[in-house]
Amino acid sequence: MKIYGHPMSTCTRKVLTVLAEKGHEAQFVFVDLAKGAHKQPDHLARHPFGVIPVLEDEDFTLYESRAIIRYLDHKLPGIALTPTELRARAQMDQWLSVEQSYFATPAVKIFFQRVFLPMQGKEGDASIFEAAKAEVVRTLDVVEKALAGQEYLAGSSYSLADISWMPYLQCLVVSKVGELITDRPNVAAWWKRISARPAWVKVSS
Ligand SMILES: N[C@@H](CCC(=O)N[C@@H](CS)C(=O)NCC(=O)O)C(=O)O
Repeated sequence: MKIYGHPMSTCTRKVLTVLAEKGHEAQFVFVDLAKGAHKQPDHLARHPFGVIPVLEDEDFTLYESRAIIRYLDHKLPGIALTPTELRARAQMDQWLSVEQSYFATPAVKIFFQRVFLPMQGKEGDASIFEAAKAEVVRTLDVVEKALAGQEYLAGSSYSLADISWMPYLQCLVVSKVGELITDRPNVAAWWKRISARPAWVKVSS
């Protein structure tokens, strides 16, 4: 298998975390975003939207990180990251969707405003930052309630849903708004639990 991605990309990290959880080595193909490699014809042939990651498994090509992690979980042996019980599986799907709809975008906006733009010598826009922060607050308040009395998003077992949230939670930490996590006891305990997993430590360090 080949993964086309970038080690710092949130979507790539989800995929690499699933591979690490499964103990599976795939060939990593570095896509140089800074040089625009993802907009070149060879990459557009793999991913018509010109982003990363992309999985190649022999003659099969798959893009979209959430589709890739589901495929890898079903295909590879090792720890099962999708609950078998119907309602737990439905909850996993719900939280994957919540992450995509109400969390990933504002968390990445915070990262851009607080880390990426300053790194390039540019100033962030305070109103974009505040609007994104308000959205993250609203979402994490919902997560805080949902995690009362349960260890993981899908209930008692660690799943693809937890993995899909981790890169965006980390965006908050590196953007120095980690208090959005630590001020919420259930979210804080969950983040501590999932971010200590060796697979995530390997991928994120
Ligand atoms: N929905 C896509 C999003 C992919 C995406 O936005 N990837 C980012 C990196 S995390 C990217 O390639 N950005 C470069 C760009 O937008 O030009 C997925 O989950 O795979």
